[in-house]
Amino acid sequence: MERTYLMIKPDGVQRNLIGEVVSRFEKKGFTLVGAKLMTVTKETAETHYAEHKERPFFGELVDFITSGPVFAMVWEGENVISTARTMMGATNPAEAAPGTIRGDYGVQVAMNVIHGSDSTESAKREIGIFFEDAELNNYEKVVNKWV
Ligand code: RTP
Ligand code: MG
Repeated sequence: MERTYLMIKPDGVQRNLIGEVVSRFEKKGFTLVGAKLMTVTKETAETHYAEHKERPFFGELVDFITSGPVFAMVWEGENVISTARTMMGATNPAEAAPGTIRGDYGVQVAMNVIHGSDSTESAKREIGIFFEDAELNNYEKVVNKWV
């Protein structure tokens, strides 16, 4: 079963959106297999965002993601990687469709509420950066036969 790494960014935590965001993925029918509130170190942030190292906004991005606690999560389900990205909406909240998380709750591109892995490789890599195997729960929900 496919897994993805989702992270409510410091703005989402500050704005009390953890419950709202978690609720959307639960109601959709995905399964939460791991979650924790944590403060990301500079080193971890630089590893996580390594693909953006040369971009002009890299420094700001790392400063922002380490500026306060994030809510790190691993979600499981059929096509969860791409479906979660659809539910998140466009990177820039100004362009994100209403009904998406960023479209409903974001204003600026830097503070766009949530991160989600963009491919199978990214998901595997990012889950490994933020979670130990023992923190991930392997279980089945009985309700999943109705999804
Ligand atoms: P994410 O990685 O956070 O899920 O977002 P994404 O795939 O939609 O966007 P990505 O291109 O990976 O960019 C990572 C994050 O960098 C910030 N960003 N700032 N100032 C800017 O022009 C700019 N562009 C991107 C955003 O917060 C974006 O989520
Ligand atoms: Mg990305």
